Amino acid sequence: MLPFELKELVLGVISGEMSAIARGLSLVERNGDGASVKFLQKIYPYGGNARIIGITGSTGVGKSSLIFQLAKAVRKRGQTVGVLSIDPTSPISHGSFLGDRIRMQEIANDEGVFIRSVPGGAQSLDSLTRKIYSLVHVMEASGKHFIFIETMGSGQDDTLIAKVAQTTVYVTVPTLGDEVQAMKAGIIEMSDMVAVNKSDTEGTDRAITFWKNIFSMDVRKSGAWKTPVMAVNSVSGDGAEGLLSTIDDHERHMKDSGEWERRKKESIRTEVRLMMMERLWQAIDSKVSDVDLGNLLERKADPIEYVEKVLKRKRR
Ligand SMILES: Nc1nc2c(ncn2[C@@H]2O[C@H](COP(=O)(O)OP(=O)(O)OP(=O)(O)O)[C@@H](O)[C@H]2O)c(=O)[nH]1
Ligand SMILES: [Mg+2]
Repeated sequence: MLPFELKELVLGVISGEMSAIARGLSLVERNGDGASVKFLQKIYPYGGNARIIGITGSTGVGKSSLIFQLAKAVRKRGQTVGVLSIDPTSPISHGSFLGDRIRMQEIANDEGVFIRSVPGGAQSLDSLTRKIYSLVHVMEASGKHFIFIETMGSGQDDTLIAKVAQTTVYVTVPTLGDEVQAMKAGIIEMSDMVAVNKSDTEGTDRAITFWKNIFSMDVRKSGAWKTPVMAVNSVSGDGAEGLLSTIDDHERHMKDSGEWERRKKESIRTEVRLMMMERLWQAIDSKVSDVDLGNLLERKADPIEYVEKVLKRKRR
């Protein structure tokens, strides 16, 4: 990419042009080439002001539908929205955000909403998370007020991806199977609030009570945030505005308690750590030569001795 093209792209992104945002996101999705690195460096100073919200939960609970309702609520306030929907591209998926034509039509022509589906399937969790950070930087630079990140909902994945967000909403439905699954996966630690979606279906009250009980047993330091549990209906939109104002309450609470700063630092630390790991892996790979591996294969050297040698060579 030529320097003037890069400059033009950066200008396009920071002035919120849809086509520039789309090109910028595609550029960073390619990950790691010279142009994408330069671009990321140029836009980075324009970020840091968006509210980044993780929306997580099992397949089919209605995460995409809920994001759509939250996006509408944000737009009503006159603010803008970016959506990153991590598509697991697995056969069990009930369809991605982009798949729902009816929902899409309603916001497709809205300049204040930008939606990007991110394939998650074949990548390692580290590289996926790294990529999400980069995509968020683009969205932030474009001036979006809210960025919603929809994640796959398999526990461990979400706890790493949750580091990107300031607030994580756990979405569930009134069925016990999902609740038991969530408890195993450490969801409780990372959830800042619970949305019991499909409140038009049976068992909602019971599910609300169940989740409230779970979180009332949560031992955190006094004065800490009490995880709210709310009923939502992502078809009618009931409860979405309430959820959005609870997201605001959470921000206020975090700012008052110092948690906001702590999370922001932890998020940046995680990004830096992932980047360093990537660089170190590359460095390690280039150190490990086939010749030396031959020695190992013939048992003329052992792995411990080998590692020592390689590390010593690096220090010289
Ligand atoms: N009855 C009812 N159906 C809902 C509600 N919210 C979502 N649905 C339906 O549930 C199905 C799945 O919704 P999605 O929003 O695609 O769910 P998701 O969690 O994003 O799904 P994946 O991305 O595949 O994990 C769709 O058919 C929605 O129309 C709700 O509040 N009530
Ligand atoms: Mg979805």
